[in-house]
This record gives sequence, C-alpha cells and structure tokens, in this order.
Amino acid sequence: MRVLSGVRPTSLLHIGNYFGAISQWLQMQEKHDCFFFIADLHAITEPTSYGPILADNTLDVAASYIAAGLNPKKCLLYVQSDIPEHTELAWIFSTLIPLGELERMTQYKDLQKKYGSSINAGLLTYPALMAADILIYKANAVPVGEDQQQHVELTRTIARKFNSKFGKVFPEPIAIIAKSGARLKSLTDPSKKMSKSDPSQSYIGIFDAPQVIKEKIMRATTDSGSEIKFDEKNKPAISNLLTIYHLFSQMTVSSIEQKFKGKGYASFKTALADLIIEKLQPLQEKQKQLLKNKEKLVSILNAGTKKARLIAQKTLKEVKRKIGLIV
Ligand code: AQP
Repeated sequence: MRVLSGVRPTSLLHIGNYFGAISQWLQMQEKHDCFFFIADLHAITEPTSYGPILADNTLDVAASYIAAGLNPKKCLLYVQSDIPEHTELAWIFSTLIPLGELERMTQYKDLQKKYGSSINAGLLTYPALMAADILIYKANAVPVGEDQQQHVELTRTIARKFNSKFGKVFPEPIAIIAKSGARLKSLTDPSKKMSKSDPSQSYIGIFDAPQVIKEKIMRATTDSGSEIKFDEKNKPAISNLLTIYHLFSQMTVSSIEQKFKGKGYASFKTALADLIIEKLQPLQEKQKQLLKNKEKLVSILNAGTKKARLIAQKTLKEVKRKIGLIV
C-alpha cells in the first residue's frame, strides 16, 4: 500500500497535528511505502506564512518529523515546492472540478468567514492541489485528522472523474482517521478545532517550553461543575482535556476519570500539564539536536525529493498523454 500525508509549515506543530496525523505515520512507515512531505505551497495561502519565517518553519517541521520518529531510510521526506509537477497536475485537476464543489468545502466556508471578500483564490482551489499531492504518487491511503476527510473525499471524486473521462490512471485513495485524537479542540474554545493559525494560547505546541505548557493548561477553558467526566455534549472542554490525557498516558478515559474522582479541575490540570511536559521532553531534545545541523536536514529532504520527483514526472507524463497534451 502506498501512503501519503503532509503538514503545512504555517507555524510550529501542535499536539493535534501530532496525534491526528504524525503518530499514525510512525506505525505506517514500518509496513508501507510511505511519502511524507512538508506542504509549503499550501502554507502560503495563509497571509502570515510568507518570507524567512516560512523557510524556518519548513526546516522545523522536517526536524519535527524526524524527532517524532520518522526514519528517512523507511519513508520519503520532501518539500512540496521542490516538486513542480504537483502544481502542474493541480492545474489539470482544477479544470475537472465544478466551482460549486470547491465552494461547498467546510474548511473554505470557515475561512471565508475569517477573511471575508479578501479571501485568496488559493484557499478555494486548495483541494485541487491536495488531490495532486496525493494522486501524483498514486497513493492509496492518506492518514489525516478529521478536518481533512472532506478533501480526501474530493480527491476520490477527482480520481474517478479523471479515470472515466480519460482512462484509468489513478487509484481512489482513502482517508485513514485516528481512533482517538483525530480532532483535538482549541483550549480556549472547545467548539473549534485546535489550529496553529489561531492565537497560541489555544494550542499546545509540541515545542512549547514547560512553563508555557503549564500556563496554557492551567488557563484552558473548563466547563461548569467540578467533576472530571467525559461528556462531549455537556462538558466539551474537560472531555478535550481528558482526550489529551488519554493520548499522552495511554490510560483509558474511564481509568483517568477514576484516578481524578473528587479531585477537581485544578489538580487534574496540574497533573495533565506535568504529563505533557514529561512526554514531550525527549522529542523536544531530539529536535533541538537536529536543528543544529541544518545542512544534514536539507540533504535528507533533497534525497527524498530526488526519488519522489521521478515518480511524479512519470505520472504527469501518463496524464498528459491521456489528455492529449504533447509530451
Ligand atoms: N486539531 C486537530 N486535531 C487532530 N488533527 C489535526 N490536524 C490539524 N489540526 C488537528 C491534522 O494535522 C495534519 C496537518 O494539518 P495541516 O497543517 O496540513 O493543516 P490544518 O489541518 O489546517 O492544521 P492546523 O493546525 O489547523 O493548521 P492551520 O492553522 O495552518 O490551518 C492534518 O492531517 C490535519 O488533519
């Protein structure tokens, strides 16, 4: 099976990116043919993600991938913009998708509320590029958080449409969604997902310093009452914190409830902050070491690009022939 996924280097990663996506990738690299990239072309759709900060974030994300446990000997790691075939295929796909389907995407509608009429066209056509990112390698499986499921569905539709119009080229990839942690919520507003482009108080970055983690958790929104109980409808904030505790400790939610029975929010939050700090420490240490040798990181990415690009070029040639573009 061929597996593909990526993260936008819009900022440093948060624990939602880690549990929703990267932690699934770690197991997959052991058994499958895996492609993990850094989606810098998607990052520039966010107005704040340009310039030197983008280059820094791209290398930080590469270091995070490796610090988290991705092994460049077992999977390909590369930067999206180093493989221009992605954007060429995205253009072709954009001619196959009705505008209405792009306008219906939930993420686009949410961003439209955020940016109003100044929203850029890249945020509308994003799914065409995402479909190209996946299909150019003929990937079968895409491990992502819940928010990306709709885009993977659209990728399947595009593959189907292309195959029926021009002849079979692409598989119809499936989204692989983590059983737990596929949609961690904002710490300040549990009705929203945790997002790195929101104010930093709303998420735990995987490289946040211990004191910062402590402050964010202690200030995280709680619900009325004082019981530590998983109840997403009536206690969405505590349920989110319980999910985070479960993900870091691997304890079942009911045994966590039992452990904190009668103890109140403050003592639960203190224990949660200590747990997160302890579990993130080795990853943070490893990432720091990796960033001391940026040339090595770049050479890992270049080696990944070299191999991935050969496949991308081959697929694009096949596509162009099918459509009648001369190659
Ligand atoms: N809150 C989340 N819970 C679980 N998984 C999540 N993912 C994102 N947020 C959560 C998953 O992380 C992967 C990488 O996401 P991305 O960087 O490509 O873009 P995103 O989904 O838009 O993530 P963010 O953090 O919300 O970034 P910004 O603020 O830049 O838009 C994906 O698999 C995603 O599902």
